[in-house]
Amino acid sequence: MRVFIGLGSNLADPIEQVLTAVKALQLLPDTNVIKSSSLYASPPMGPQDQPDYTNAVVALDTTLSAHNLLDQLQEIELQHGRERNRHWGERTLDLDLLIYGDKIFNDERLQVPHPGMPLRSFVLYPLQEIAPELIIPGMGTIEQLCTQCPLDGLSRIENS
Ligand code: ROI
Repeated sequence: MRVFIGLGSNLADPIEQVLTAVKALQLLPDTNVIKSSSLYASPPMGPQDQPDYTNAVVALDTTLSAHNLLDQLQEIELQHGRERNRHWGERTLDLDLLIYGDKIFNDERLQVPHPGMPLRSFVLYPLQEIAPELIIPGMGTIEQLCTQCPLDGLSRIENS
């Protein structure tokens, strides 16, 4: 299954957090990393008294189930010192399962495609960079979604 993961960090050397998270994804069982976007800098969505984020999106091919993959992503978050903190607050590493093939999940643990995507420039534009022809189940084309979502201060980090 072709899967897209959103990565975000705004604590403890965010660029390094995102780069080492990509390496951790490369080590997942039954999974190949197909493509990684550039790194992007973005102002926080949520409380404004927190640092800017580093964001990226990665494409994987995996035979892991969506729920098994979610377990693995949460394990990587914990290895990066992720702690539960205030709602929409700062975090060392966030790994979001954005898209799992053409499947739709709406259960206690998994909402896929990620319902926040249409409003999140820091997800949509990195996703468009690596999958410009993507059609997102129930949401439309990545091109339409980007057209409808302002950049909100998002910028690509050079040489990433
Ligand atoms: N804001 C930005 N810019 N990038 C994120 O990755 C991000 N992640 C979050 C919240 C707190 C919603 N804000 C964010 O989880």
